[in-house]
Amino acid sequence: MSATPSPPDSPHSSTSTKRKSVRPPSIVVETLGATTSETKEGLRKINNYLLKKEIGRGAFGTVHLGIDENTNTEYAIKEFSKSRMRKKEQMDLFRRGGPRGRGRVMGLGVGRGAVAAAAKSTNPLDLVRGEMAVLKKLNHPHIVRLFEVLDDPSGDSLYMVFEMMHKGVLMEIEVDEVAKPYSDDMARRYFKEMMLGIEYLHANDIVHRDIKPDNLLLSKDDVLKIVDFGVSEIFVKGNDRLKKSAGSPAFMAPELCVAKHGEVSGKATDLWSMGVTLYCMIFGKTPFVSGNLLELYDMIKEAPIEYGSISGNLLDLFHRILDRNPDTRITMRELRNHAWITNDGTETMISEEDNCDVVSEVTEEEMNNAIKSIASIFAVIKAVSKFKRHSRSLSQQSLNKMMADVKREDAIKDEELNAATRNLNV
Ligand code: 3AM
Repeated sequence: MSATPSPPDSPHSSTSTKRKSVRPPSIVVETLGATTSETKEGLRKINNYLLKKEIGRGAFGTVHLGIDENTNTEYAIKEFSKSRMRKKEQMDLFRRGGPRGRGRVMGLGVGRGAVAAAAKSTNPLDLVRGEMAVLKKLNHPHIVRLFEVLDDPSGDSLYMVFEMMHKGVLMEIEVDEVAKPYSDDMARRYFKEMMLGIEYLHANDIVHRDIKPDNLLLSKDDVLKIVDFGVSEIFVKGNDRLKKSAGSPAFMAPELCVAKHGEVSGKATDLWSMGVTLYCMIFGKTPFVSGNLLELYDMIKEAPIEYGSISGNLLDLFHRILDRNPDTRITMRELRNHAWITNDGTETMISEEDNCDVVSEVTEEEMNNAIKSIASIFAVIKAVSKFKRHSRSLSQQSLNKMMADVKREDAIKDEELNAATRNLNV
């Protein structure tokens, strides 16, 4: 049986409220020995999760609506094919010049080293190490939460259990159709929520690299959250230079639309993609449309952009954010104070400081606090000693054992509890 993650936080929009500034990092349960079964109705079950129906498909595989039968909580469960991912990993490795090739240093191992490690590793969870490493590091109201990763060793599937975003994508953008645009006020609200999420990512040294409406989902309560960290990169602290191009072409910054573009600022490229996303919200389409990739790149680099009749503030914002020169393009800090964002000074936003409390590794103390809230002092003692051994993440076995310990040891008398607490402090 797998440990049950706590249900998603009740979503809240943080664009106008001040939040407590200490956020613990996420704890992601890693379940290596999951079992798959089938219900009488022919539905698939992975441990305690019932896969009710398919809700989408991505390049990697399928997204299911899953229900945790212990809590009746709904989750979005991404299913990956291990064999397909292994093949892709081998290809990437080959393309990048073999396992000995030297890559950029990336804090949490989402770079070439991680690809090489994943290709050699026998631990299937290494296949999603990149996305997991990014998501584990984060805890923010506008970033989708990852709760558990499960592997059934007898099958080809690997599952990632995400917070369910009931209202789906912010908007569907098609090449040959114009979607219903948002009003200025709604676009401002969602744009500000996206800003807070991206500002938090950047403060944590992460460039998203694939910002577009498809990767902005809405919760039951209409809170926008950012998803899909498949191509995101953690850059070296204080240096946000990106070398390789990624992301959906229509949202790509002009400085990335050139062969051998060298290093460019990742933060500035995310800002450009935010600008194209805002354009979609206001006009229902991207500013550059072409079925031919090279032509699309040329348009991004030099075609004039049509703005129709919009307010002066919004026009000014578009000119500043869709500035083809990344050095003069608006920065996140400048964006916060732009007249369209503040609605001529009438709307406030949570401060940058409160929005960006940086969470790094799961420290012993953070693990201690996270566990305290779900268990007794004995669980803390157990967890601390286990944490010292496992260091980064809780394995399924240790979590199960810990919970069993909690139940057994809850019955122990006060003196023993005090003695154990003293031990912990030694
Ligand atoms: O196939 P469509 O575009 O309808 O919205 C995402 C996309 O839907 C959905 O899965 C599809 C492939 O990415 N999706 C991804 N994560 C989700 C989540 N956390 C999600 N839907 C709800 N909650």
